[in-house]
Amino acid sequence: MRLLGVLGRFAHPTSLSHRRPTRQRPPGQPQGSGSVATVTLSVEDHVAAIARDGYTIVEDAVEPALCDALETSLTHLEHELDTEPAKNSFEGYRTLRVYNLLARDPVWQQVPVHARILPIVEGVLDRGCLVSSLSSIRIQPGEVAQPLHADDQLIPLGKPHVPIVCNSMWALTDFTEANGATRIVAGSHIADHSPDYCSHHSSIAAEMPRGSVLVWNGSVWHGGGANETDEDRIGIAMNYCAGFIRQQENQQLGIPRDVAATFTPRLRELVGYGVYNMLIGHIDKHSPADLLDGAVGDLPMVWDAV
Ligand SMILES: O=C(O)CCC(=O)C(=O)O
Repeated sequence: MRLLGVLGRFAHPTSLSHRRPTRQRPPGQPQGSGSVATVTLSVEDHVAAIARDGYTIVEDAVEPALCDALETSLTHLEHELDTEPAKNSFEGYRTLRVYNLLARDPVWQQVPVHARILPIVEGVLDRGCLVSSLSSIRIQPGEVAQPLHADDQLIPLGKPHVPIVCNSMWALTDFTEANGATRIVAGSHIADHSPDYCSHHSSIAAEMPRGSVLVWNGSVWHGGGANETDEDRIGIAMNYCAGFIRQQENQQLGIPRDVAATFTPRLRELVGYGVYNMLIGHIDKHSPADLLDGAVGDLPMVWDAV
């Protein structure tokens, strides 16, 4: 029960769900403490909440029209790709997943750069962060809870460590405890280990309305919930990593180069056509972005600055 000791240092609710239905709670105001002040949390507030609790929820972050467009695209892709559940305990037995979404439809290009979410991720990692993966997770009725895990647990570094992964879950349907809202072990990002596979821990359901986004430190223990309703829970897993580690989905090879060439400069950087700290990722002292334009840029290298 090492984690209980760790978690005991935080004033976290151990109730079954995290409900912030209409207004956002300021950082430090615990759930169940009476009235909730009406505030709009700043980027700094969200970054501080992630540092403290391991996660935050940005309510009403995504415009309804964008939610509609993503849902339409996803439904089309699932039919086109004949998507079936993967049928393993991690990806689920009644869960549809579509990976590599940036390669599939231009509408997904709006997700990694979203103005309400990317600044928070940059605050947790830094501006050199990368898209690690972009995939959909449609949890269908009857799905059981996914085993709790940490998204950085395959990276062999001692824990706790500085954030190297920062992930987000976009709610394209309401997320409720009953339909499989992501379950979170609040505060677990500072544990000195990752959870054993299939072990049980007290967790809360990150309930949020459609258009909201859950953002978490990749060390937080979490997992998809069980869907006990008769409707799908649709989430978009928009995952980022530090610019100095390997992306989970290989973005430079997985996205055709002519598709990446249509991306905005910021999205190009985010998928890996850039150089971290003036060094990591260069090709013969040039940015890989030169490959997209067929032009030779004048990237200053760290060696030029010493
Ligand atoms: O679907 C969810 O809510 C979480 C899924 C997840 O954590 C994963 O597949 O890595």
